[in-house]
Amino acid sequence: STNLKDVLAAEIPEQIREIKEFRSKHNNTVVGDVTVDKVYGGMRGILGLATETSLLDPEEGIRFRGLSIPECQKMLPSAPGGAEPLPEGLFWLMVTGKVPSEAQVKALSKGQVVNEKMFLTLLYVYGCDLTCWGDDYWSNCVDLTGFVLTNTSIFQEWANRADLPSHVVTMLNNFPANLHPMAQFSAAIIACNSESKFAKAYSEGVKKAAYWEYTYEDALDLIAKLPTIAAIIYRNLYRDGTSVGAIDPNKDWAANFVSMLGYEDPQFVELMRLYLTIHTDHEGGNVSAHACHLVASALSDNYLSYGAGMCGLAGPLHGLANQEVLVFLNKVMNELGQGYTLDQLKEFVWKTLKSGQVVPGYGHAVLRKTDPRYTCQREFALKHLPEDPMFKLVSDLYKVVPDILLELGKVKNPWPNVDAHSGVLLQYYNMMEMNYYTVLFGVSRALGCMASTIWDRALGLPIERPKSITTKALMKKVGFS
Ligand code: AMX
Repeated sequence: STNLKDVLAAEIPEQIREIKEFRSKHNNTVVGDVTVDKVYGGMRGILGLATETSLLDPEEGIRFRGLSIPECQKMLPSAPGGAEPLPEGLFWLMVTGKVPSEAQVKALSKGQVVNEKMFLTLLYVYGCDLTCWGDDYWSNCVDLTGFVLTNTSIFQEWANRADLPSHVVTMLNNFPANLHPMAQFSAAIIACNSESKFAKAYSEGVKKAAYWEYTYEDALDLIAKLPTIAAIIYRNLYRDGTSVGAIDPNKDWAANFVSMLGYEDPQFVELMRLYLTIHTDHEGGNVSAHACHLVASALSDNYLSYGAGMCGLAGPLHGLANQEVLVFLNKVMNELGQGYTLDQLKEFVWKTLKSGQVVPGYGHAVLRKTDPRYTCQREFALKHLPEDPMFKLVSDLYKVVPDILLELGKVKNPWPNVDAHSGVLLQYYNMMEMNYYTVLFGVSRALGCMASTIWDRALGLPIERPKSITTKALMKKVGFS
């Protein structure tokens, strides 16, 4: 089937059965320990969450349902004429655990017929001739009757769920220009709660076994609406409030987003397909994913929980780091100019550290090697912008920063993370507004968080409530006096 919801519905019972059997045998098996250091150390290394969509290996980096980034680049469908994976394909993979076909990905971007009887009735009403369509029956149906279908809400997927409620548009248009784009983004997402199908169904007493179905609908609605929200913020702040235009159901999610932002360059569309794919998910414990999961565990709907996740992404140690990196790179360029030497770079990095600041774009809570999300952006740059001076600076920093951070002694991972590279690529395609970069990250992260939230509901996970302790009680517990 090309209907994601049907494919998912078929997966859920087997997954529930498997976990039930596993837990019946191993519920009391010990899988980790908690030291005093971990209690004070941001719970680093405590195994305490089941997240199905991706797994982070400290040495190798992220794997989405078992596939590394290079494998995703090879195996996930790309757009016609393009080379980078479509984010829709990764969403399908994260939700179902299976690599989608091109038809499945297309159906997710564009929509598909979900009610065959209604569809055939419409064809009849609109006088379409079925006989001439041959083997490619369904895709021709979709093309020829696109107008009918999009205007009767038979299409169910991303291109047709993107409209915002008018109160959200009004709210966005009334925000002052000095409100950070991430604050605008989080607030607008939360305000879409008025549209939640889950909240409505819950208030009407829906059974627990059906929670996931409404959560699924909210997840797809939210993913579809994010580019519209993000583009309105961009246009209001940086393009005099010009209109974002209409969604084109023949374009994929990233291509529509880019054109709503007001860009045309097909290479920039390719970059955004890659960007929106690699920022989706980084297992469950990072601040944005965990905040979303935590809030969703109270049965708050997807808009409330994802809004919470975005408030976390807005922090400088998490998603805001890509903005911080650009500020840092510009400082280097302003102070040293393009003719810097590596020794001058080293000196600049030491000066940053000695003034008590971190080197943005370097380090990670879990990773212990160069982030493969950095590497694939570097490969993109080598292919498309090898002579760009800012790319050269990023490459030169890669030569000097790790050794300096190692010399500092305390940094557990001296290697670059995803944020060390993305800003330079965006600037190359003339997206200069670095305050905005985290919003792009936020559009992408929804794919991972929403796939996980659907599974949280399907598996009926409980409200999250880890135990905390006072220092006095902890001292007593370990016999410290
Ligand atoms: N520059 C300078 N010092 C750093 C550093 C860096 N890039 N990375 C870590 N350190 C320091 C920490 O501040 C800490 O110092 P302290 O003991 O004096 O407080 C010490 O090294 C040990 O930290 P750690 O265990 O290696 O890292 P962590 O798990 O506590 O934090 C992270 C991880 C990402 C917050 C940290 O590496 C950092 O601040 N990096 C710079 C900001 C950044 O790039 N964030 C983006 C991360 C990816 C993302 O979420 N988007």
